[in-house]
Amino acid sequence: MIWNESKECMPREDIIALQGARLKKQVDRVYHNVEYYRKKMQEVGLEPGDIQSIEDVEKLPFTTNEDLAKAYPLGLLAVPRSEIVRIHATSGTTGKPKIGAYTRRDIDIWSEGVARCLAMSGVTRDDIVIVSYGYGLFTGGLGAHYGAEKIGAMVIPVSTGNTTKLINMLIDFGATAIACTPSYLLHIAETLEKENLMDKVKLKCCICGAEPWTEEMRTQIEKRLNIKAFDIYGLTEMMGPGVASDCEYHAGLHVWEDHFLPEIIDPATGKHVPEGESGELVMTTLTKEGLPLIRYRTRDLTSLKYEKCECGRTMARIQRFKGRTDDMLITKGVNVFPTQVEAALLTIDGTTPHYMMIVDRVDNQDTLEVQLEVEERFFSDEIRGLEELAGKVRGALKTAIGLNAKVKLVEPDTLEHSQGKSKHVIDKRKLYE
Ligand code: DLL
Repeated sequence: MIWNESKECMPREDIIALQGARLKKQVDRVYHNVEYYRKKMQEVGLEPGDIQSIEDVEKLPFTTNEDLAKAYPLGLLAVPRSEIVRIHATSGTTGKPKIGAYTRRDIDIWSEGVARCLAMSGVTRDDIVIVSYGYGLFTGGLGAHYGAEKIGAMVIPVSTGNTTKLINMLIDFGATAIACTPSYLLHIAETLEKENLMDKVKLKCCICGAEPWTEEMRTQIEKRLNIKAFDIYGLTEMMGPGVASDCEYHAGLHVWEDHFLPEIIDPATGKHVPEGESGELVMTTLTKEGLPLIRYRTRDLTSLKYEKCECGRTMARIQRFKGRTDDMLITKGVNVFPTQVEAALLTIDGTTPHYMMIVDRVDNQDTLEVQLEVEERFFSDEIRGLEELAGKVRGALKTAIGLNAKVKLVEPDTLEHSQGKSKHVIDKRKLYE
């Protein structure tokens, strides 16, 4: 089903013209309403009139994660604070959360984006949709919720954290669609199998995202639950879920190009790569009012395809993600930067900056182990307290990243100390291909 045919199947020249007009307007708005952007543009001698079409986008400076941290919390607002009706947030590289700030219209456009994605997965007003992304500061829960309501489906806002309750709701209400992370859905499938409840499930599709997943995971989900599995992409900075998703041909994620202008750059040079080649995804919000972002460097590595899809949609498609340019990892659906872990560890007396985070997936559940070198004295006969120290480390990690990690304290010089850029993550899940 196509939710908004006139937009989703627009001829490419119309998309380009619309994007050009919206880019021009957006650049003019941020120049006049956001001192931060005005200064950045002035530094490179740019005026709003220099941007006339999407060809001119390369003239504009990038916006980075660091820019967001400097402007934290609301330094990049392009409207008066009183126009903002909602805030969301996610972890950032520098310890400052990244903020999504929405006007009423931004929420409407966001819901439309998610509604298009859900419709692409076959969801209609007759469906019963369980939303099992986290509700709260994370965009997944409320984002999926508003999109499903826009379609007119019946939403069950289960959120995360209670699989038994979820399974009861799933069965009692005969839910036909579920929105949650792919790893959580596999865990749900496993629980249903163990409890012999699979034949009571009426699901026909899932809308999974918020973390990278492989084709093998899609196949497993489809087979075990006998449903169709769809991929949905998004990030807090752009709005949340619903920036792009895949159709029944699974040939890339259709980006809502009437609202976002995607580019692929070489992360080292900042220049566009030839069409079809991989690089860092950069996006400009074309219609966002509250916190518009110009040429935001997402740090996600991928490529774009512009050919019309077999489904009839004409908007660019994000191809398989190849990784990130930074060391952010997503475990149990939570974005974690090693810098956050490091800062938490170093607040504890007796620790050292030598640590390693080991992420794995056992029975479709993410596991996180933090190995940490601590001072020699904890291993001598006189000083005990290794257990106590481990407890403190676990507590500090829980506070900093909200996750329970297994902690292994080791003697100095046990872990590999790299000579160059230190490596703090071993990800055994191999989610990027
Ligand atoms: O994860 C928004 C979202 C919620 C998307 C629910 C889909 C479903 P953030 O927490 O800001 O936002 O994390 C954004 O997660 O830059 C990617 O690295 C990664 N990511 C999100 N969706 C996908 C996906 C939400 N489908 C970061 N495939 C992004 C691969 C994904 N990576």
